[in-house]
Amino acid sequence: MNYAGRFNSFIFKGQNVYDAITAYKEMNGITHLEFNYPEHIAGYDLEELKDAIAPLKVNGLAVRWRKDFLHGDFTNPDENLRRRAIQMSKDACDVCRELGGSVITLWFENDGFDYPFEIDYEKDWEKLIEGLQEVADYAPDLKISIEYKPFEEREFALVDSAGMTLYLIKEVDRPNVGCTLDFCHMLMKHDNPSYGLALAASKGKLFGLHMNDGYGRKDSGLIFGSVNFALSAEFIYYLEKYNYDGVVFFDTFPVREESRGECQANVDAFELIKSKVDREGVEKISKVVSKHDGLSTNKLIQDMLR
Ligand SMILES: [Mn+2]
Repeated sequence: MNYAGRFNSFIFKGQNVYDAITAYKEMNGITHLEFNYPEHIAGYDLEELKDAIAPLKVNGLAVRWRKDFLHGDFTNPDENLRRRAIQMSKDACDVCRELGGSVITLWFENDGFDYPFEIDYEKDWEKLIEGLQEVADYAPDLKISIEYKPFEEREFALVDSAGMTLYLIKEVDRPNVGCTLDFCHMLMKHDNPSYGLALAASKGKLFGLHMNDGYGRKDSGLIFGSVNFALSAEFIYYLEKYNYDGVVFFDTFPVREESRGECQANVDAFELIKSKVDREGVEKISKVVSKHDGLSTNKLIQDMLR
């Protein structure tokens, strides 16, 4: 598998991008890097960065609009700010290409609402579609990947579920627009992670993964597989079924844990659970699934745990 870790796990503890890259190179299994744009790129020399990255590869960049865009990213009512938000995404495409990456992840952190009567839903939905089309057409060689989250920063996000994400992708109607699924975000929405994965992957629209774990009440960012073994195993089964060959990015938050060990624990957990899935095999699991029977699925899970 291709694995990447979260830069901010190191940077939020006072280290810089180069420290994190060094740590990733010393870990077992990390193959790719995933930058936030502009925060992990601004202030760094691109050529120096490229030299430091090798032999790791770059998966892509995730745009972070942050607090300058409190009233909306692609739906900002201030047209100048909206243009800036779209331009930042295009700039991220240029940097991504320069670094050899292929995926731009867009999580619309400010596109949503907090109050009744606050936004015109139809108008903002159209703005989102138009913005995405503009970015997709600017970089047809890159994958533009939408990451949904049901709430936080806003009380309600415009793109709040797997279903709404797939509906948006259909409305945008560009071959290079797909989605990145974040396991915790799916749990927050009470979206069964594998359901969304199967629908996105079967349409060729699964461009990225943010793996982690949690309890569903918030974006817990816990180590993959640490809470929901069976859901995690089911998720890996569908990744194998649909031959996912992208990067597995661990979007976890080691607030109290040592960052390097925590990232390694994610890789190790994924590999271990994957080995349990592989031991049963896609063919056998598919047969169990075809039975639509709770007792058979429970036996499968117990077999995996043996
Ligand atoms: Mn995420």
